[in-house]
Amino acid sequence: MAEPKAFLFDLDGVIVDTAHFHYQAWRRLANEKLGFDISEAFNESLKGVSRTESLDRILAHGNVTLDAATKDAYATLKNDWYVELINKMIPDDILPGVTEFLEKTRSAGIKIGLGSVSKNAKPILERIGILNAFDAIIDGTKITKGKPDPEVFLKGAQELGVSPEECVVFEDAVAGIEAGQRAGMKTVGIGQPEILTKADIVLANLNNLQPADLQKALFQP
Ligand code: B16
Ligand code: MG
Repeated sequence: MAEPKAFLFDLDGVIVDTAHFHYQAWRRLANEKLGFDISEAFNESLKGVSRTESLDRILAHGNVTLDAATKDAYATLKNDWYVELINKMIPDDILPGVTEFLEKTRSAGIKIGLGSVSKNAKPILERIGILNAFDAIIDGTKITKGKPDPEVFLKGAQELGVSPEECVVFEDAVAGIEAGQRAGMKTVGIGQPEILTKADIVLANLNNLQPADLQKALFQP
């Protein structure tokens, strides 16, 4: 029977709720420097998207054009504000059920990878005390294309020494589900089924989940 050999986790929105911090920092930039506001619904379209691409989408949304040097400066400013927020994170900020599910995954002999577009992924995992839970970490420093490109997850499978069809991707973003599917992997959406319509299955969170449940739901004919 086919079985999963690796689970690949997105960071923002799956392990921790940093999507909210990204939103706060981008919103502050839009309000203080760009002269318009961005809604939480618009922020949904920035999830899983790289820092520079996020800024481009925000500028297009507000019909603002900037030169390259100003864009660089604003991306850095947003990141400084974002880092201020994540520096206050503690292990209690890990989302419900994550620590237990990572332990159960390890006990089941399934490899664990991180697939995040964020360049801040490692410092976040360190702050919340779960860096060592991962067999491979693919983050924004190792990839050239953001989600929905499959690069981040394909690199994860490669580093873990498994084939894509043996992987399950856990994602809260539409772009991340698409990236997992384009990588040829099974996908578990974390969030709302109305938003993550393309995911193989959608769960509210990882609470009380067993690796064997996923084998049944995703790998049995
Ligand atoms: P940074 P993920 C993504 O992380 C976020 O969802 C996205 O909102 C953010 O712009 C991107 O990381 C880059 O993050 O500015 O920290 O490098 O969802 O792929 O874990
Ligand atoms: Mg995410």
